[in-house]
Amino acid sequence: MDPLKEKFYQKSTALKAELKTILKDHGEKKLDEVTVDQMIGGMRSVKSMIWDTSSLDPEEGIRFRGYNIPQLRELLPRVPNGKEPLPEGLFWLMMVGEIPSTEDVRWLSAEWSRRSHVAQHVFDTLEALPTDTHPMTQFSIAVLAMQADSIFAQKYEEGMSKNDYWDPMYEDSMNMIARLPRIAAYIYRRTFHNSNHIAPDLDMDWGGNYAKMLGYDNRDFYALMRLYMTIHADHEGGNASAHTMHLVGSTLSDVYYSFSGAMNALAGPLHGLANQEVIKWIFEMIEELGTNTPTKDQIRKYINDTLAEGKVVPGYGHAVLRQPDPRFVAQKRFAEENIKNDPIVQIVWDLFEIVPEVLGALGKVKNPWPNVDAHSGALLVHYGFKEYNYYTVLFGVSRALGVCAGLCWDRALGLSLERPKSVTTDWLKKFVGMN
Ligand code: CMX
Repeated sequence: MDPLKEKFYQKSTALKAELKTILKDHGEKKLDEVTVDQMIGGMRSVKSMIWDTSSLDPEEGIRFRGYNIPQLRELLPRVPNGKEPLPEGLFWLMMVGEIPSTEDVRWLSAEWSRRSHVAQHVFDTLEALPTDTHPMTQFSIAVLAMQADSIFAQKYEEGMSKNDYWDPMYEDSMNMIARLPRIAAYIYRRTFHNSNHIAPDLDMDWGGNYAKMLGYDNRDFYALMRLYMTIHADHEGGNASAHTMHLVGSTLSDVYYSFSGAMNALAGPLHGLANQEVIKWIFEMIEELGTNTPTKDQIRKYINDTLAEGKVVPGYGHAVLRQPDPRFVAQKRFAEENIKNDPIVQIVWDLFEIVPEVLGALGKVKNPWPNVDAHSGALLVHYGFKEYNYYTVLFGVSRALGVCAGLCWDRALGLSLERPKSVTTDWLKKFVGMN
């Protein structure tokens, strides 16, 4: 057994036993109540699932296994002389709850390189699609095309004990994560660079190799990708992509079916697609105003015009957070350290000054602060990566780390098929006493 798998097996076996005791001794205990508001309003904050890889506090933001983003930047291994954490380290942490050593992370980079071969039929499937197919659609289809390789599906068909589900789930997850950068880079190069593909560099780390295959041969861009792949990986279990992964996986669908579903959720403009919407909105502002150095008054007017048209300000607001997103702050810090005098970055910072005040004045927006998507596009554009309708694929590649770790835990703990209760509006009317 490989070292990560061995550790995962030990830890998950112990937790599974504890969970069994909790269920036996406390199964009847109430842990939440649901209001009508929550039921109609998208189940906000209803405590209804287990997700150990990360946890989201409304004020403080995300913690991965207890560590916040600045701590991860200090503690997770990096490339020699690198300043940003390696996403491999975060995956290790999410899987087993321990900060890995540099040696552990080197092993994982090499292991993912070893598993990274993508079957030709996956590329052939992509080639059957028009090149103007949205990159997220291509991504989701390519993930499904890999389903034929699912070890979990094969073992299930052969007949497998419940106690063994975690093992092929681990193998499928490791294989899929290893292959995603190659597939995602292929989609980018076929869509925007005339299918002028760049061969993988199997000696590189996972995020660096992805950056290289995208075609950006720049050390700062590699560092940005390592940071990007780390901070987008997980945001506890209730967000739409993670919850989709958990729900689809709960039917014992394998990792490919589950992750393709998760990516279809991420592709919505209220979720991951917001990162393309932000930069599109900023580009439209620049075009409308005829300048890339707008005054604060011009920006304020543009925000108000957007709201007057009944649209949301992309990149602002959050279903859980009530403070600036630490993932936004981490990207701002990256820009302050690495980027000087960039007009689009400046616009993002001006928006940070103005939007919260404008949204706050509406009196209905629960969180007027920026989320993760408010900054990422400006950083990418700075390095020449302007094809914004690809941006959600970057988010998706990163998100695989968290949701795959989550799914491995789901199967190891033997979590159940999800099946909440729905009610009809007639039931609701009777319940509230309406005729
Ligand atoms: N601009 C304008 N209005 C906003 C707003 C924004 N950025 N954020 C919230 N509102 C509005 C809502 O549309 C809602 O209006 P109505 O009552 O008229 O329907 C009201 O404020 C209350 O909403 P809320 O409780 O504050 O926010 P929700 O939990 O319902 O929604 C979110 C959260 C993210 C969907 C919302 O803030 C939004 O649409 N933001 C813009 C899109 C975005 O950036 N999404 C990315 C989120 C991060 C991610 O998941 O990737």
